[in-house]
Amino acid sequence: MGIATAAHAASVVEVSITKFTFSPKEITVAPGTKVVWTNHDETPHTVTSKDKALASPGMDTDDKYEHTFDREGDFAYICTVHPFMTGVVHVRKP
Ligand SMILES: [Cu+2]
Repeated sequence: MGIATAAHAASVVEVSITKFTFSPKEITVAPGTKVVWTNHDETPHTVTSKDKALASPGMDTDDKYEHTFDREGDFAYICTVHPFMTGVVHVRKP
């Protein structure tokens, strides 16, 4: 591990699940960012990536799922109930 840099504030980015859509569908965040998904639909959804880095349970209305992205990369995910629902998190150093 490297030396922690001063004033490194962890940030939070919100993704809304609304009308069978991840919104925003595509985001770019810095390593260490926490992403929080909230299901605003009446229908259950999941946040699931192929590599299982993202593996939410079935989310009911107003349920939240969060994940902190520690490493750079492109993390594509879907809702397993509705695989046409897709999103991606790009993690990049600023
Ligand atoms: Cu869904």
